[in-house]
Amino acid sequence: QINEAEVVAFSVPSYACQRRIALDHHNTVLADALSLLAENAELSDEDGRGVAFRRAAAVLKALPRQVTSMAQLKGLPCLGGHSLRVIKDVLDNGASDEVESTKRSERYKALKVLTGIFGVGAKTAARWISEGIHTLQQLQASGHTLNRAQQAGLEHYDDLNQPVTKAEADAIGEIVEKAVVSVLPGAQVTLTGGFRRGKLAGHDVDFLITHPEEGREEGLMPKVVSWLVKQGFLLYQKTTRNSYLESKDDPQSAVRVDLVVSPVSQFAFALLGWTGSKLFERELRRWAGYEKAMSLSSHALYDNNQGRYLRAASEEEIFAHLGLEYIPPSERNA
Ligand code: DGT
Ligand code: MG
Repeated sequence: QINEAEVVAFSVPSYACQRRIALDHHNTVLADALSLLAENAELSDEDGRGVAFRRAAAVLKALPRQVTSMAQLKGLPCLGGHSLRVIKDVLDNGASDEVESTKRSERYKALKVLTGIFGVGAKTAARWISEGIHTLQQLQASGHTLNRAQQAGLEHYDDLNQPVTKAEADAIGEIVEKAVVSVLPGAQVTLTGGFRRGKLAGHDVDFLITHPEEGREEGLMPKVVSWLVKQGFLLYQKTTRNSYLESKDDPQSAVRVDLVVSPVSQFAFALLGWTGSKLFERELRRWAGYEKAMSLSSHALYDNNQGRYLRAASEEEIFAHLGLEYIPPSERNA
């Protein structure tokens, strides 16, 4: 009876987009363990397994207190057998054997090193590993021809694998702002991605650009890019997104920057879609499809039952269309 009274099981809604998840939470050790297995699955091109671990981690992040016993997890969504084994291992032994051996494994280490090259994904890395290539030195010695993105990625490897700080993000924001208003007065730049969610570091800096008058944003991206090139800020550009900027104050450092231009009619959808987290976005689309028969993208929301697009001028309106409580960016850290 005492045991029963002591165990208060937690309750968490099924979809991550129904939960408020701040950057700081009560189960960092458990969530980190599951996130590492998610990362390893993603690096191994097993996205399904990756999502399962990400969902499990996001449930733990939403709990109001630290988990101390398996009994507290009864009835929680998204915790499959594999995730529960990992959690039990951490609770019983302080660490999970699977997580620790993954971290130490040659394959995981090689996947991290090789996918750390801008332009190298899980598939390419796996192919190289199967040829015995585990390090940058071995890659360079192998004589493999790298594409332009990968060459540039290798050249700036250390810079691009160094986390970007909020201060750097702000400095780059000023440059982007200057570029954008120089080529189109009145255009607006918004910081999105992890920094909008309150993160203090990130792997890149994401910006969304629009103009309050519909249509004025057309053709803006190439103009912004050539302004940045002319001023000597742009080191490398891959399509319209994914470029690196070099700060003139510190010519040694290159930073990944993602620029997205959106017509103002789609701005709220783009803002919601580019703020993340990735799991939060995935869960929003899953909620829309399965629970509301709607299709959500970074451009629009389509209602399959009504057979029409639903307009929205703000993120709040999109959440309302979806029948979800509004979650502010700082609580979308699923
Ligand atoms: P970070 O940069 O590692 O600190 O983390 P985030 O959350 O900024 O992630 P990032 O930069 O990869 O992407 C920013 C958000 O944009 C992400 O949370 C979801 C969204 N996103 C990422 N890639 C794509 C894409 O290819 N298409 C669309 N529509 N959205 C994307
Ligand atoms: Mg980012």
